[in-house]
Amino acid sequence: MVLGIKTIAGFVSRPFRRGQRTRREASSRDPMTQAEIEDLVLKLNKIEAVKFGEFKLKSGLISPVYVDLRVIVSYPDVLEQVSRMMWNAVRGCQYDIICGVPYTALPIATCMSLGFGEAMVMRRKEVKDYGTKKAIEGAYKAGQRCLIVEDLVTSGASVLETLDPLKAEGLQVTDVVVLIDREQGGEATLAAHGLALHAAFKLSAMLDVLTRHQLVTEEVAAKVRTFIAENQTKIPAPGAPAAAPAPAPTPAPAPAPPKRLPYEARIPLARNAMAKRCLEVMVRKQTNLSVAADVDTAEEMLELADKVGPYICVFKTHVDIFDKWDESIVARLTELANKHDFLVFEDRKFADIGNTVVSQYGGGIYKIADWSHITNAHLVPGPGIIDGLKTVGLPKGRGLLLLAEMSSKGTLASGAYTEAVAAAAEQHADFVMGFISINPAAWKGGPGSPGLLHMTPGVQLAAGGDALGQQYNTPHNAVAVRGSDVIIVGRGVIQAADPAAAAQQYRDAGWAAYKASL
Ligand code: 5BU
Repeated sequence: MVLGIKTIAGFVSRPFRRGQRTRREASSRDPMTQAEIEDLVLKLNKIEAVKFGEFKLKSGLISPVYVDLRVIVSYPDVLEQVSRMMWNAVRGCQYDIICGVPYTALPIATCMSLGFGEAMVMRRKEVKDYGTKKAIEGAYKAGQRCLIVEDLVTSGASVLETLDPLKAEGLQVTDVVVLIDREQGGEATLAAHGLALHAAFKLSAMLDVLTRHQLVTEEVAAKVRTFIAENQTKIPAPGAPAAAPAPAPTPAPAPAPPKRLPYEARIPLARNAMAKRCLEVMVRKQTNLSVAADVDTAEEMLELADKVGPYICVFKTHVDIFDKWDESIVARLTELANKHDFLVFEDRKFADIGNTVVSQYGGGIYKIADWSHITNAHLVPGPGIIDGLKTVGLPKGRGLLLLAEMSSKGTLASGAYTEAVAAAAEQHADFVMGFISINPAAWKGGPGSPGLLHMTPGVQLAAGGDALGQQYNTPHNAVAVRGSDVIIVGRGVIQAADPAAAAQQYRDAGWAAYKASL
């Protein structure tokens, strides 16, 4: 313990010896020197934080360069130098607190905090299911200015994932600091979201140092420069037209913004009546939010429907989790759907042969087809399940969503299975109104006809997950980057202290993301 304190004290004293008293005295920070950059680049090369060769990125691209700063936690001198150079890179910036992007930048932000007296907050990657449920941990007040700290920027996607929850807490964010800018479009994307990027140095500067020291050949350097030039990324700004799709290298998944027709233009293209009706509601109410009513009792469900009704297009139920079910509950739910102008979606996930699903959909205790405008099904049994459900639902004007993908970790609904689901939807577009999908922008054969809708569960303001495999994406990512039409939000709304206010917040985020991707 004593040793630890000594180490920290030694670290803290260093920048102060350089005449730096507080971070508010911006001019007291050292301008970064070429020698300092050179020194750090050589160290990063030595500890293999930067590598050259052939690296398969998350996006599937083969990159000739790989920068992985996770290793610096094992080299205190490097970590200290990195944090000092990044601190110096935000000379002149005004901020009250700093927030590191999880995980690689967390130790860097901690070092900046310890070394320069910066107050820090932390963003959770997994939002807890219990306790405070906070996405941002630490002491802060709405209105404070927050600097985002990230290790490197490629597309800017991971910075944007941290931006949303900070803004949701009322924090003002105008600046981002990184050690390395990979020069692949991140700066422009962040600027379009009102963020100024400050990088200690750029990838090209790093290449120059390494070639000068003959640690990288001219040939490899040229290869890297070509790769960077050919793999520029762009995430649409809020309110800006979408750019041409471009692949994104590490560390964020490739954001390939889909081209989107406005919802109103898709109404005449929908072949299923409920798809048309859903699009009409979305346009009329200016919302692409569906709330998942995963509450225990029918009374709570009805109360929730009344609260969030004004902000949603679709109210999603799991009828088999409520304490009771009868005709009076159906009548009250139908009344609320009429009052607030939303559709009801029983998330039944049918998965049996055609003959059985006929009875399950139309009969039993729940008689789902009588009150649920929308339901969904797996295609595991083959197309007979669509035919069976259709005999019950089509005469009632209902719509079916096919589960093309799922939000849960390790889902088997991917690849060829997803492609088969997309094809089946086209063949049965009189009854199939669309999909449950997660990343239709990445589908091999495209996201399907514009008359089909994409609804996406696993959405919260902060990306992350729960302890049982749920994986969350932000509204912006789900809609503007991955091409979804409707975001489905459960715990993000129902566990909020004020579900109506939370629904309004998600409605605004979902709609802003839609507008941004037009
Ligand atoms: P959450 O609380 O926002 O995680 O709730 C998500 C809801 O969406 C919940 O009702 C799930 O049953 C539902 N869901 C899902 O999470 N993932 C899927 O792939 C499908 C449905 Br399909």
